[in-house]
Amino acid sequence: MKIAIVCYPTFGGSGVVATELGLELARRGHEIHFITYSQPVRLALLNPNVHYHEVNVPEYPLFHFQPYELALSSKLVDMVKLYKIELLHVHYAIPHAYAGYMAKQMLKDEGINLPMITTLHGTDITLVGNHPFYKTAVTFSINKSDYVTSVSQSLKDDTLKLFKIKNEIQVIPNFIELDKNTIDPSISCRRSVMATEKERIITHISNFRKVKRIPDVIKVFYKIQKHISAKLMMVGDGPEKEKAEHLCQELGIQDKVIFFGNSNEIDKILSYTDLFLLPSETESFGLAALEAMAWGVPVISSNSGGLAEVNLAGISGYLSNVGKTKEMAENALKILKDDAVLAEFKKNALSVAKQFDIKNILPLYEDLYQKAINKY
Ligand code: GMT
Repeated sequence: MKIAIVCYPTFGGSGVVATELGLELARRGHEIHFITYSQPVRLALLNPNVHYHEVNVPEYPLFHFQPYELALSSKLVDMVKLYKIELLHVHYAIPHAYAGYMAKQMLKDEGINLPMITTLHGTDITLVGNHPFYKTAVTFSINKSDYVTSVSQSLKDDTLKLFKIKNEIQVIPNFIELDKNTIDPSISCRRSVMATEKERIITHISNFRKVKRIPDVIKVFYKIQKHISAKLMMVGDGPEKEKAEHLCQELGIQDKVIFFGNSNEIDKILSYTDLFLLPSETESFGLAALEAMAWGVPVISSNSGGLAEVNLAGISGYLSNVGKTKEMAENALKILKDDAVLAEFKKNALSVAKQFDIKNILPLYEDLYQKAINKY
């Protein structure tokens, strides 16, 4: 199949899912066209089936806001015609489903029917899309998609609660590529950069937005390190990072916390990690938690959104109500204090992650693509 994928090219979340999906589809012989404003961070262009088309938005002083949707929909039409693309898969409804619908209409005018699948990822529904200023257009573009998928049952339920959706929503969970999780033993000494042998390594990875409750990550760690030797790895960047650095200083734990910023070495960090913290206010899925579990890392998370579908309580970790940092720290200690308990949770985390192996999830997308292409 010839498939166009529209996504955000940034670190984390929907962009990573879209990129990994496209790359795996390309490995299976499909022709994949990424259409976005810069090259997705995890995209390696060495595969002959992978194309990348950049959407350029020329600056014009009259515009207070540059019209990205316009440029995206034009690019989509041009690329669909040039490469004879058969299907459009947009990740994150805003504004991709809207631009995709415009492209569909323009193509229809020329006698081309382009099926469009929209995958909802979370904040496009729960935070941004639900805003009254966007809601009408978001509802419209979801309803005008040929097929709609959501990354968890919880997100599907939220979408149906918050929007008047006429379309069926199919849950296709996020996935992980387990095969690539091997670490070269020659680099194993690098653990010493992060912690001593006696110290447990605790990690948080996110875009450091308010929704991630970064102060809770620090508070949980603060309580943990009072009882056991530990270090906290803070990976990622965003608006809450500086505040977090100040909080660590106030609490006197700055020497026990490493702020990495955005990193391309996430796999390496996770391979040494003993526990992952994700106390988010809301999380439609929690891909970062799954990525940690795929490295055999147990997770202490909130129980919001779809997290309970990924982090199984008492098996791969524990879940608490949002903001319950004391309980989160107690649960973390239950796992970390005892080597045998930690080993058991690590084993379980990996086996839960295996259920989300890309090999199990990708055929669900392929079936849907075929159905969408056959629709016209
Ligand atoms: O987590 C973020 O803020 C980024 C956001 C995104 O779309 O890039 O993540 C959302 O999509 C991810 C991939 O499907 C999910 O794993 C995250 O849970 C979801 N984030 C939220 O719902 C807050």
